[in-house]
Amino acid sequence: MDILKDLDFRGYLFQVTDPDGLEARLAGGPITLYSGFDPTADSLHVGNLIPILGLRRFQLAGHHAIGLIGGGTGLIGDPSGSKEERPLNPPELIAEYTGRLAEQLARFLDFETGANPARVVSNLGWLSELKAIDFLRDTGKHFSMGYMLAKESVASRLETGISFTEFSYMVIQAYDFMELFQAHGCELQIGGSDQWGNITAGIELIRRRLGGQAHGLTFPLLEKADGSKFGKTASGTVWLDAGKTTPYQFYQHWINTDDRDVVSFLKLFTFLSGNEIRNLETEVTEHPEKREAQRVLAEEVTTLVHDRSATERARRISDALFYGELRDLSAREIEEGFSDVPSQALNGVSGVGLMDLLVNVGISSSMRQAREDIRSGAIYVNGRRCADTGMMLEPSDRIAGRYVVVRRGKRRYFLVRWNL
Ligand code: 383
Repeated sequence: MDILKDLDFRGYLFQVTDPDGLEARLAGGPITLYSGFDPTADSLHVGNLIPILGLRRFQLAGHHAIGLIGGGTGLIGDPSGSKEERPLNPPELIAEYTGRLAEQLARFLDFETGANPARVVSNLGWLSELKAIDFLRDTGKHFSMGYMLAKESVASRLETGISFTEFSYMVIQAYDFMELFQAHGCELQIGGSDQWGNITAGIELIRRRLGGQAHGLTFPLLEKADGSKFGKTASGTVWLDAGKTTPYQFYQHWINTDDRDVVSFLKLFTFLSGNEIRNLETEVTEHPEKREAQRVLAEEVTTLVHDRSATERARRISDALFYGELRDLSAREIEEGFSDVPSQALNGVSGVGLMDLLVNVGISSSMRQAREDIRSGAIYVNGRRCADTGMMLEPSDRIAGRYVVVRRGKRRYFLVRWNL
């Protein structure tokens, strides 16, 4: 497979340092490449997915992929794309994040394949060995102030302020590239377009110190058709860790993709073939109301990041909510589907009146309000409208033996959970 052609079709190519040179190099056989991820949080997020999948696409095409976690650079703070100085996290915390990110990243790469097994490394090993005086003499000499000040990551911060620490970041990342070039013959670095300055600094250092030739390739930063930021929802960042963004929330994020974005997202975030994607594109044009392309996108990416069973749960939860039939959901599906709604724990094995329940868990402000809410048809129990003010909720009405889901109006959900 021609990897550059595939990346081009999928919208992965933003800038390439020397397109003809890279093409010629790739024609010559497998290349070793890397992409880096700084441990600024305890999980990667969907904004990191394009470079992660980029590494995987290269690996599938027979190349040697290295995923780097910035155990060392995370101690410094990359000014790229950041309007202000980053807070310095304690080293122990960064070490913990480094471990978690390495594990997450490993899930996307193949370590077993005989011909081109992947590698995950942290740069703390070699960066912590650096001696200030040697570093300034051997590496610092290759960077002029003019060159560094002209980089977007620095230029954009000169007014608002940038410390020497963050100012130096590009040289440290450049050092990484040189280290990987020497240790593993790594000739290509990939990353988002915010990384262009850091990547080219590395190529420069490899050329000047080693007389070697390396390449850089960046991906476009995603812009959504409606102008909102990719990877953020009303409730914040969409994380890859199931403990931070449940697979159901993750699935929802992709299901909600705008018709105008869905085809480009299928190309970027799935491994579906060009033909499969073109068929879905026809679906979007001819039957947009079916949202078939969004469903396939959500299923593919959820399975990629989580697994089939997570996707299956997410689909069952979505269907249950859509058809207003929650009773067949499992305890796990209920917890997952309603993880971000207000909830209340109750004790007791006997039935409870709906009006009492509405008041007790704070859905209605008074008995009078509860009666009004029920009569006006605003109250749904386990997905079904309930207009009977005398309704009793028996233990047998509890889903999976212990849950009742109450909805007030269009989308205000409450979860009532009986203690076991
Ligand atoms: C550190 C050491 C290296 C090479 C790269 C790095 C990390 C890099 C960085 N990247 C971002 C991050 O970690 O800060 N300095 O949050 C993001 N990446 C990728 C991609 C992206 C970038 O992890 O554009 C989005 O995900 O490059 O913002 O030797």
